Amino acid sequence: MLPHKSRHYLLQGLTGTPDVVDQLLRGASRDMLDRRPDPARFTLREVVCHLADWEGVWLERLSAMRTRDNPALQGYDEGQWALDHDYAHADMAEQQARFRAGRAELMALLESLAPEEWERAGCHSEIGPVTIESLAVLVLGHDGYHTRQIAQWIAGGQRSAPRTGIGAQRGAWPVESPGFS
Ligand code: NI
Repeated sequence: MLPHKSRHYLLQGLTGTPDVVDQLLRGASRDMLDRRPDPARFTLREVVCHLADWEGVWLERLSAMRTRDNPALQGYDEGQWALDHDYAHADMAEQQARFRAGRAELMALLESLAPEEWERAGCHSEIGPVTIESLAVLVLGHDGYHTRQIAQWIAGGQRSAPRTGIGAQRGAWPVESPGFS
C-alpha cells in the first residue's frame, strides 16, 4: 500500500494528464499529427484516440474491482482497436475532449473510494493480480509513457524514441504490445 502522500501525488498527476496532452498538442500541424517516426508506434492522432479509448478500459476494470470480488480483467489488443475504430481519420478536438471527459469520470471514481477500497483486487488476463491502487499507478505510468512519446514526436526526437510498440516484444513492462493493455 502506498503512503498517503504518494496517493495524493498519484491523484494530482492523473487529474492533470489531459492538460499536459492539450498543451503539448497546441499548434501541432496536421502533418505532424499523422507523422509516424517509428513504424511500430502510434502517430500523435492515434495516441490521443488510444488514450481516449483506454479511459473506458481503465474505468471498466476499476469498477469491476470495486463492485465484485477478485474479478477477471480482460486484456485488449490496442493495435486492433486502432484499426477497428479508425484512429487514422479521427477528429483531434473530439478525441481530446473524450479523453478529458473519460479522465474526469475516472477521477470521480478514484476520489470516491474509501481508504480500504484501494486494496480491492482483480486478476488481469496478461499481467496477473492487480489492485485498484496498482492499476491507478499503471494508468499514471501509461500516461507518462504516451506524454513522453507526444513530446518526442513533436520535438522530432524520434531517433531517441524507444523501439517498443505494436508488434514489438511482448511480456516485459513497460512496453506497448498487443493484448497487454
Ligand atoms: Ni498505450
